[in-house]
Amino acid sequence: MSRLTVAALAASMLPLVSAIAQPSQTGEKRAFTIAAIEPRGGANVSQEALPTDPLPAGGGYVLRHPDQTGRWEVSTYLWSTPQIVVHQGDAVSLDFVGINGAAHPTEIKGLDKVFTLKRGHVVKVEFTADKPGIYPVICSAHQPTMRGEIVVLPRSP
Ligand SMILES: [Cu+2]
Repeated sequence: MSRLTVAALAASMLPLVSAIAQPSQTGEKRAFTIAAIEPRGGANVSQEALPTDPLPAGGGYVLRHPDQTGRWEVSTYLWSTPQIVVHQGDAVSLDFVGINGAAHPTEIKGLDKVFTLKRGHVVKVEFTADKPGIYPVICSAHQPTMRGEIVVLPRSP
């Protein structure tokens, strides 16, 4: 490739690079899916003893004692997407989806959004990210684990 061709190629890529590096001035449409999930693991007492250390209180952790076959399980309730990063001015659309757990009483602090997410339902939350900051997404039934955050970064001048 000649030097001239390389220079022309680099010049043609400049607008693309700057579009990635800097958010547009008017804000973008951003959409995310956030599922209520419960990863779990377990073992049989014949292979692994039931843990005796207490798990943190608050409903976020669940330890199921051995069933009739000797299998015990541990799980935790989580938001599948624990952190979302947008820019000031973006139009944000969040689809909360209930997969595990019957109900999740939820608040997005600082955005005045309160709802209960039930299994099998989708709660859509839309807002414009007016103010930079960190907005916690808290399910009060499953703490301390079911805590996410929406990060709104300031738009560069
Ligand atoms: Cu929950």
